[in-house]
Amino acid sequence: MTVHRYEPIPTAQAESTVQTTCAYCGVGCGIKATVNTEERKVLIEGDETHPANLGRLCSKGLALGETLVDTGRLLHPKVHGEQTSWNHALQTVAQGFVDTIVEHGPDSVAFYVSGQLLTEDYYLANKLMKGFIGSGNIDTNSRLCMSSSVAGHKRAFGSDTVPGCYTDLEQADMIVLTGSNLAWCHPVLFQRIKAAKQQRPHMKVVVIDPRRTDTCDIADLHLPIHPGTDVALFNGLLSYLAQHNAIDEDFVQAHTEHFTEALVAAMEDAGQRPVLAEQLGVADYQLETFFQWYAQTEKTVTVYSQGVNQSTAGTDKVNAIINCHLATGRIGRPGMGPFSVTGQPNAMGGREVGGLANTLAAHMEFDHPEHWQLVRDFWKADNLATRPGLKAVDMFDAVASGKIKAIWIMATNPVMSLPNADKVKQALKDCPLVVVSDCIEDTDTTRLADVLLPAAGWAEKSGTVTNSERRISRQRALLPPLGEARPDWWIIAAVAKQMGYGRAFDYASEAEVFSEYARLTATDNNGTRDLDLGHYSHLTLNDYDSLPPRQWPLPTKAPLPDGDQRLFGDGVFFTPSGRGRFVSVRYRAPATQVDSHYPLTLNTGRIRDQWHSMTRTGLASRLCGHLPEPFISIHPKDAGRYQLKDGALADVTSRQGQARVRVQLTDQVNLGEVFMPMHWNDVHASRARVAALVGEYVDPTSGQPENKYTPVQVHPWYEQAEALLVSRTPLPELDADYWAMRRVNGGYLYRIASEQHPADLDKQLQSLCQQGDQQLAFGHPERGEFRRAFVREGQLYIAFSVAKQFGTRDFSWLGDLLEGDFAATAMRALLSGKPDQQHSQGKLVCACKQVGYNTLCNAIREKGIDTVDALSAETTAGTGCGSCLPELEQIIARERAHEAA
Ligand SMILES: Nc1nc2c(c(=O)[nH]1)N[C@H]1C(S)=C(S)[C@@H](COP(=O)(O)OP(=O)(O)OC[C@H]3O[C@@H](n4cnc5c(=O)[nH]c(N)nc54)[C@H](O)[C@@H]3O)O[C@H]1N2
Ligand SMILES: Nc1nc2c(c(=O)[nH]1)N[C@H]1C(S)=C(S)[C@@H](COP(=O)(O)OP(=O)(O)OC[C@H]3O[C@@H](n4cnc5c(=O)[nH]c(N)nc54)[C@H](O)[C@@H]3O)O[C@H]1N2
Ligand code: SF4
Ligand SMILES: [Mo]
Repeated sequence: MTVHRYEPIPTAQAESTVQTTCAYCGVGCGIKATVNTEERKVLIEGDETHPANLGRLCSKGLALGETLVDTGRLLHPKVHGEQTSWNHALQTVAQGFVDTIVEHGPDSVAFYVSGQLLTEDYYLANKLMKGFIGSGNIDTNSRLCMSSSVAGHKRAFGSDTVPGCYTDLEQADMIVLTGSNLAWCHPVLFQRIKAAKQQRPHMKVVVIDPRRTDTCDIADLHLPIHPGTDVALFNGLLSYLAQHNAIDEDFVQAHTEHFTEALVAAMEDAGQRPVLAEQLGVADYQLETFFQWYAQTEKTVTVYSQGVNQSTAGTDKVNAIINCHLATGRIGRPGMGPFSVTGQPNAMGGREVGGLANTLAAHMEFDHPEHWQLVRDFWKADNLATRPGLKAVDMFDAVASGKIKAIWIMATNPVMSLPNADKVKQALKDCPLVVVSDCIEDTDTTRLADVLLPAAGWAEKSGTVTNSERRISRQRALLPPLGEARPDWWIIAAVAKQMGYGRAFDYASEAEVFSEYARLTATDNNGTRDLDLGHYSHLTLNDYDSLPPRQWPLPTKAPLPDGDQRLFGDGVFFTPSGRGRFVSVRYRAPATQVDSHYPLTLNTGRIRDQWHSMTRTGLASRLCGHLPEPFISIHPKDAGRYQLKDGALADVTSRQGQARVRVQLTDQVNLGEVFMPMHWNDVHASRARVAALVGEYVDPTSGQPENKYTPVQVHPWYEQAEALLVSRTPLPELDADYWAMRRVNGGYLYRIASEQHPADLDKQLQSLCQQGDQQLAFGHPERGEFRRAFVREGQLYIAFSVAKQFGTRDFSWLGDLLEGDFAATAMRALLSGKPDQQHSQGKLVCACKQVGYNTLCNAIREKGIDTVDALSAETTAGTGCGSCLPELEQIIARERAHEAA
């Protein structure tokens, strides 16, 4: 039997400062972390020397220090719920996979991985599946995220290349943001654009998004197009460019192919402009303005993200955008280019190593047999997969149908993020072997695992990530892993060894893994593939440790670059002809349509302070106050039509599933369209997994699901009683018709609603009282009001208030009940039933400086403030990461409007 030893990686010395990279989005900000190893405390600051952020960080990055706690961490391996040794767990996984493969063949097993793995982890997972198990069945959550961009890039460029860099965003004269809520999802890029625009006020920003998001704060023009119509819009643009002499004929002639076909398709598709404007749902003069600006502005960057990718026409949307850049020769030069911004911290690294089921490895492809030989020889793999595996949605279909009998899920939570998520849940329940590697013990997916493997978390791992501009940065370990957690690359290598592939997986460190990967990218490359990390082929441990953030390509033959790197500036592409390819695309409607049963279209996405399933951001109380509960945004007129009230609860139903969430009225969404955040899951709410509503319709080329367009119905749901409850520890299984939980200082705050009468809900919650607890009780039973506090071991442990309804009243002060300056006052307020107005600063607006809505309104009224700068100076709101500045602007406008009225 192999014994798997773990040599802990060196971490920071006591009280030292380490340069590392943020755990969250694809901006890839550099962080300066000052580590106090003894207390396991880390002070987080932006790294001024990192080219991605030059010192800036957003609310999520700044709160990373608060997420390094042991709360909820998975500390030990478990098999069928029982804690066990690493050796036993690894043996169980390896044996389970080997037995399944022997009996049912290599395609009966699968890995489902994530853009939140490091490049070293990802490379080994891919090598094990495609090189040694011999199946293509490794896919990743990037399928739900970037795969349409990947497919679009390959069609146009012959390679999955993002040509530009972040400085283009500052050098551009126009930035088109389409399908991107940059202000909330890539906040540091948003701040960089905002600052550049302040310096160069002629810079124009156009936002194309059915919703009026905070990103519109810097927009000169917002086109609130009908969802899914982007192809028609960009086809209209291409036709306009041709009709207005704005094509770069020389570039098109010398460096591209298939222009005429694409233009004919675009002209037929787009038709006359006024008709097109109507199809898109925007005013004709707005469309004309956009087209004119684009035609006139050479330095234009088009930034796009999930509003483009997550669509059954996602790949066509990408090519419609790229077509316009190729037609104008605006690519690969300063201040111009199509720019797909990546979501996850290492979405790009995953694409590089080949973690998608339809690529082989290191930007080498299944449809190039010469690549098979190269990879086979390099890995010394006699069992190389030579055909693509199943893409995410098909992969889980195969789990559901029993074709896949063993699956290993790493660093992703498919039960909350894959479409038709209830089906995914059932599929995993029925699957004979489910292995999950995660840092957190209780997630929607870990609940279904046969084997749980504790992974080291962000602060405990060492490796590399690649950001949206192809910049490879080091993530450095700050703290030793908690419990028995291990880095993912180590876990994968250990399973591979246990399966008998010891020779190919014998690494002393992650640095060795990285150098091997770099050598693979450089092997027989000679400029034939975009991805070449030749310079990193023989890194020493020291070189690796001190690796500065650098953009690829890094071929050995060229000197190491200093400064920005772009591709395609020379007009040479990686297609067989070396020319950029126009792709003929035509508008296609989304896969399913509304009808009288499901009359509204559901759009889903992100909010400012939360990251996906909240396993980490949900630990920082300061990130939980801005939008504290799962919600559905709906236009006031639609709300009137469906009897929905602001702040009340509603049932949202689609052809796939159901959710119960709070109603938020806003004219930021169009009539007929609703929006729900993707973050809430079964750990944080009773039934708010939005992915359970979404259908399994995917883009025919990329396989990316249509997450932005699902027909739904919304009905009011009426509770008989409500409760607000704070507790020092999470409640055990809570059986209530509605509940949502969030972190507050010192504990958890629950909002509960029930079809029971208040007295019955009170009785149910009383059962949380344990023997020995001291109980304080107040209330007016005749009015249906009950208030109780349980004191355990000398401190307030649980307190709740039950009433018929709390409505839209402000409860943020309850967050002070367990800890904080106002604990005693808040307690009195809770028990007396009188909200503590004095200390209540209202709904949290600024997460960094913890400033609430009431505080802001008071300052505006009392000091007559009418600019954001003055409001920031008075209250400190907006002086942290700056992500709330658009909201401050909106609050000032609202207060001014109130005054005027
Ligand atoms: N705060 C925060 N930031 C994050 C994340 C997070 O969880 N939280 N996640 C990261 C990840 S993995 C990703 S992929 C990125 C995603 O970043 P984004 O893509 O910016 O975020 P989303 O909210 O998914 O969707 C973007 C916008 O697309 C719009 N949209 C919907 N349909 C259409 C359409 O048909 N056409 C157009 N043009 N627009 C449409 C939506 O209204 C939405 O505002 O964010 C990253 N950053
Ligand atoms: N309806 C709808 N669905 C969507 C989207 C949408 O917009 N709408 N967006 C899609 C997109 S773009 C994305 S990227 C996905 C994201 O969806 P997921 O990837 O499913 O969501 P996360 O919560 O990020 O899951 C990451 C998990 O990895 C764990 N983890 C963190 N670090 C590590 C580590 O180092 N090692 C290991 N082993 N585990 C770790 C975390 O605790 C967490 O449980 O959701 C997709 N689904
Ligand atoms: S923008 Fe925010 S979440 Fe993204 S990398 Fe930078 S600090 Fe992290
Ligand atoms: Mo993503």
